[in-house]
Amino acid sequence: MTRVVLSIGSNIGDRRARLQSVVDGLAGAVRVVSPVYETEPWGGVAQDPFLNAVVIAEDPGRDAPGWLRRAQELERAAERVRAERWGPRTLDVDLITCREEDREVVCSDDDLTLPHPRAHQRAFVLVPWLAVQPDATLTVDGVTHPVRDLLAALDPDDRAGVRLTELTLS
Ligand code: PH2
Ligand code: MG
Ligand code: MG
Repeated sequence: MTRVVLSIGSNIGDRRARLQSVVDGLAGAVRVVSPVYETEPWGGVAQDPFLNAVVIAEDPGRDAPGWLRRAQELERAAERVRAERWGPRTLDVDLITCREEDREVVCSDDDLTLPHPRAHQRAFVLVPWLAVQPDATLTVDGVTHPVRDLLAALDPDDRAGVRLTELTLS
């Protein structure tokens, strides 16, 4: 059994529908869906604001590479084109952390690094995650931290750039 925390984001087209497509695509594997936040673009590329959310999913038959393949299928279904790094996208589905039988999966392959190496710098990941899992932890450079502490360490402007919306995913 693996349990994965996914960060999902969109800033092109019908952003809410793009996020909903992930919840629909993962269907019975979905355990928790966070509220939807509108977020200032992170990473220095001038672009429109994103909608972001976090989805927690479980599947007895899927390992971490299996979750990556599924994430990429969902991105392709949203007509995702891989263009500029940290640039605009119809749908981004990122694996943040994956637990297998209560152990956090650690890997650094060419195409998959777990836990996500930059998640701790991104309020648009940490805020939605904390909203649905207040006791969440994340390992950064081999040290496990409460996500609450990682969020508190970010620039207040970054935290303020993540705003709760009234949109919901079902
Ligand atoms: N995704 C990016 C780059 N920057 N900024 C926000 N706020 N939300 C995102 O999902 C995002 C981003 C590329 O993965
Ligand atoms: Mg991303
Ligand atoms: Mg991505």
